[in-house]
Amino acid sequence: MQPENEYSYLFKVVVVGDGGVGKTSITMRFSQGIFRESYKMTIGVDFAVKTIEVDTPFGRRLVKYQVWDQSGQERFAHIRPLYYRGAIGSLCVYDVTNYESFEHLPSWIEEVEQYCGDIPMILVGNKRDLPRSVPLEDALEFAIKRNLLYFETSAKTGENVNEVFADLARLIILSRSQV
Ligand code: G3D
Ligand code: MG
Repeated sequence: MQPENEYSYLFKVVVVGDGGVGKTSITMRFSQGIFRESYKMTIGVDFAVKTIEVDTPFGRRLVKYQVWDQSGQERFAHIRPLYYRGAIGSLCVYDVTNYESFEHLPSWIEEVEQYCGDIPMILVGNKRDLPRSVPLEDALEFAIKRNLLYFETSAKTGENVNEVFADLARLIILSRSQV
């Protein structure tokens, strides 16, 4: 049974960040609720699909997500436009155990802006279950400077993964309701 005011959205979102930060793991954890130690086969230009319910200021909404998980292949220039085309939200992921992946965030943000313009984005520090090498203060300072929501996740334990996608959906819905 569904509430009367329920309405479905279809949201294409992209997950970007350095290789190894956990983009595929987050996508799989969200869409299938599983974590595997090895995802050697990254899914090319495929995407994962998942429908969730989100509470918004306008009531509960059904959101069908198409999550495009960037693989090495998509780094090739000719595939990039296809990857980004039509995306209306993004997760910019780094690995809290890998400072370099944190330092590369600005170039990922720039790439998203270049292809998608100013779309809602959430900053994600993944591998929260491991000892960190990026201080929380550095991450928060960066997030505040860029005016981005910040979450720390573990694709391994599942911590905060669903929350990130629920908040991203809310951001997208809110940004589209402001004319
Ligand atoms: P990518 O898609 O961004 O390239 P992957 O990253 O999802 O392929 O993950 C890279 C490696 O990090 C994988 O290990 C994966 O199991 C591991 N990983 C991803 N997320 C987490 C996490 O939250 N916690 C921990 N502990 N490990 C994580 P392998 O060994 O397959 O390279
Ligand atoms: Mg991958």
